[in-house]
Amino acid sequence: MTSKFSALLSLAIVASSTTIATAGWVPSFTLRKDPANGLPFSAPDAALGSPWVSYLLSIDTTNTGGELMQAFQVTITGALHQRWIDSDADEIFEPTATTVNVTSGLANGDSHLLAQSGSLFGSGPTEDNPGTGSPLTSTVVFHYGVGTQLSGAWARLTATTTANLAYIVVQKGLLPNLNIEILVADPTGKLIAQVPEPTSALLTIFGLAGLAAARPRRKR
Ligand SMILES: [Ca+2]
Ligand SMILES: [Ca+2]
Repeated sequence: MTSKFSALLSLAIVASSTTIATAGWVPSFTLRKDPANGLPFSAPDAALGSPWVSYLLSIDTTNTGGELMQAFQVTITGALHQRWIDSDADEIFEPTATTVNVTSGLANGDSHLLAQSGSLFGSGPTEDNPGTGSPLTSTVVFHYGVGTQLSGAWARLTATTTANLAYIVVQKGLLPNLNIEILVADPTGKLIAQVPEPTSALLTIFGLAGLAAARPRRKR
């Protein structure tokens, strides 16, 4: 790991209590799969039905000043559908906390972070999967369950103005129940965006996604 990326990650990992301006970046949720409305999940999770749906969490600064982003910290807590895989047949399931496979990674029934290929993780990625709570039946290669958290901090190899951060599989209407924290650093390592939870900024995000009206926020 280069010192530059180490510095980026360090800055991205350390949560700042300083108020960070959020102008110039727009996190958003995009509905990807909704089996009840003609958008079924892809294999091997095609049997995952309603009320499960999935969303892509991304950030785009293209139309708001074009600030460059290079390092991210994403922490999501709440009920997330998971599929772990025993890819090496040793009867131990491997977590699936991140993927760069755009095709399957944005269509299946597994929640995970979305890091650019070659990204360097300074923390995580981590997730949990108790093996319970999913309507799907686990097999010798697939371990289904509903976990409670997904998190990681990473630096991309190249700076960008558009970045996918996570693909999350949740029960319809329950997206606002998740606690989501996002930190973004620019190529100099400067923290340029922060979404603590709960904040008015996060409510704005859900408002943009048209979700605020779908279900009241959980009382905290
Ligand atoms: Ca294994
Ligand atoms: Ca996963």
